[in-house]
Amino acid sequence: MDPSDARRILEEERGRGRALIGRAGSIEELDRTKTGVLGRKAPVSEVQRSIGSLPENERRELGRLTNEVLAELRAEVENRRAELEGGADAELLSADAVDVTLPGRRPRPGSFHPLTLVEDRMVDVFTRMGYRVAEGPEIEDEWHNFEALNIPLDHPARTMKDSLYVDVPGMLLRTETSAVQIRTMESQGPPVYVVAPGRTYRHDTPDATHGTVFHQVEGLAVDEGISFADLRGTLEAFARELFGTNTRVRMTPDYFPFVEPGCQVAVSCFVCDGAGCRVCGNGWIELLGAGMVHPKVLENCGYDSERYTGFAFGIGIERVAMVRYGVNDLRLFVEGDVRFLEQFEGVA
Ligand code: FA5
Repeated sequence: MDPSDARRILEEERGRGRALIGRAGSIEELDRTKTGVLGRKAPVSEVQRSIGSLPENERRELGRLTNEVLAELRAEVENRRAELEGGADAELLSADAVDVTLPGRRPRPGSFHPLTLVEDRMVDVFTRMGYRVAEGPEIEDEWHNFEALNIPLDHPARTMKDSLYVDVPGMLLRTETSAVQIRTMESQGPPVYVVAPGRTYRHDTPDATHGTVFHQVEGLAVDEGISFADLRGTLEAFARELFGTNTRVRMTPDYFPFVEPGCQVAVSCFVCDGAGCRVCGNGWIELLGAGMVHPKVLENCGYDSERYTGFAFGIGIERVAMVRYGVNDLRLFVEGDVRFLEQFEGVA
């Protein structure tokens, strides 16, 4: 290469390279430009390779100039790289910026199921009276669900019509929480004061007031000298706590094999105070069955029925929830419709 051509190329490349490097708009573009101006095939590199074949006197001079141009272009590339990287950081910062003054998204609070709310409330009333909570299995044997409760083999409650049996012989889904009475008395001696909330199953045809799966709270008190008056007083106190201080309790005779005497218990309607309205019909709302524990039941559990007496009751939780929240069909409780359930947010 002619030394004067070499000099011209170097000067041209100095200007062209600086301009190209300055125009590179991204790191990728800058890398491509760098290959074009400083790479193996770049004009400056060609000049560099030809230096060895130049005459001695030109060699030193052109070598110095080549190195100078190379160093300058390399420095330009690094400056531009620093600029572009700074710009990328700034862009990232502004794209990712968080506006700390924006109001946060409020998390939606969940809520308890209305049946849970009512069950908790009922259990709370009794635990404050000194009762403790007892539990039993939902799959029961015939002894606890029937025999020990004085329900003989020929009792209609034993037939498949009312009960849901499982594949294991002699086992069924408990038809009432009364089975927990037996389990409790088998596990401890008197005195007993327990409430047993839980799920119960019956082969009932579902309608607005009957479920196949529903819930009860069983109550059992056994001690010396317990009378029917204690049962009445306890249920009155419960009804007043749950439905208001003016609530009256009505007991009408009824038959349950495990109590004697037995009764149905209704409370005066908290909407019309007993006058009769759309909620109650005749002024009274039937809520539960109750009675004095049958001596045979006490004896089945090894209790001395001459010394101890007791009362028991079984309250339908769905029925209480219907009354309390003005719900006219208990199927709403199990359908899981959020529009229904969200109305109970914040309700106690
Ligand atoms: C009983 O289950 C007795 N074990 C109650 C009892 C306990 C009596 C202790 C005496 C001593 P009954 O079948 O009436 O009784 O049911 C009691 C309550 O459960 C009813 O008043 C009602 O509120 C509710 N209940 C009964 N069947 C259903 C059903 N299919 N769906 C929803 N609730 C029901």
